[in-house]
Amino acid sequence: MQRSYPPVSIFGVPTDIGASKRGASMGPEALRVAGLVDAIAARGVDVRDVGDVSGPRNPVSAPVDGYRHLDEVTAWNRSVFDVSTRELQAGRMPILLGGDHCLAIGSIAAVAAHCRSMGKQLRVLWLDAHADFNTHELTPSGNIHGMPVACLCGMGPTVLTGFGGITPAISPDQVRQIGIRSVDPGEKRLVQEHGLDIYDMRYIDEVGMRRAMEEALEGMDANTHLHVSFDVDMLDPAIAPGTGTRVPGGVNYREAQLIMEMVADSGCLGSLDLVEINPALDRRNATAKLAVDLVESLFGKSTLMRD
Ligand code: HAR
Ligand code: MN
Ligand code: MN
Ligand code: MN
Repeated sequence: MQRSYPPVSIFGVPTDIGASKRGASMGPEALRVAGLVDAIAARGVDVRDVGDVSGPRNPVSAPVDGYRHLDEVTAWNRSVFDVSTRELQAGRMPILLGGDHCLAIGSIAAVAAHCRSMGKQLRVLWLDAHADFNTHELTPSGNIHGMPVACLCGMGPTVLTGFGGITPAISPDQVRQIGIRSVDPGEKRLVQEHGLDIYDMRYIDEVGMRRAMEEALEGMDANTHLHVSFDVDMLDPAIAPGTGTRVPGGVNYREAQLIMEMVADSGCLGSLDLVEINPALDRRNATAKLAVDLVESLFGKSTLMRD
């Protein structure tokens, strides 16, 4: 099926401010070097690289009141929110090249505000090994890349929950998480309390990726904007070693392709984050290359004649 996509704007956010391991700041260049722009263009999509946003350097400091680098995380997310909003208002699909996953606070807050103004339904597909649902009381690390989903659902510092003017930006029932296999004890309680819809690795093992994805995409229609937030640590570390918080037992190559193919088939893709690629830990840019391969499927490339 030949699908048509809106024009795409890619922007880099070169920071590792929400993590404690350094190196995700090199993710945007790794994705460009792996050929991301040409790969999307080859799908017949109008794609433009609008460059990198800038922000404060990483001070590499200890957490304060359960948050590491809160001021800097706020500044980076403000820029992400602004660029995402600008591109959405121009009728373009924003693709964020991270950077660590704290940046999804800004990108998804922008998408949520845009959907409200357009009268669209928002669905967030969170692809990750982690639930990223920590708060400053629960976090074992103080790393804000472990908190973006909680912040978006209104649980976080006011500087991070107020982008877009409405708090919370989203509600837990708009989120579907795939690939989860590492949730901290306090975080687990919070996830259960809020009824977060999690398709963890055990569920995927038991029912298969096809059914998990059918359930995750259920209820979407032509009026749905689907935001995909892709933390590459969802993938098994054997195929995606270039990331800061590797967890064994992840999604394999074919399962990952199926996720992307089913999103493409939905016709609802509206925005994307590609985060947590850490070239300092990678093997010859393998993780960025795999991400590009998966993005091709997201834009409708399939093995046989279906495209
Ligand atoms: N749950 C752990 C913490 O809060 C690690 C989660 C952060 N790692 C990520 N995000 N890559 O998905 O510290
Ligand atoms: Mn994450
Ligand atoms: Mn993760
Ligand atoms: Mn508190």
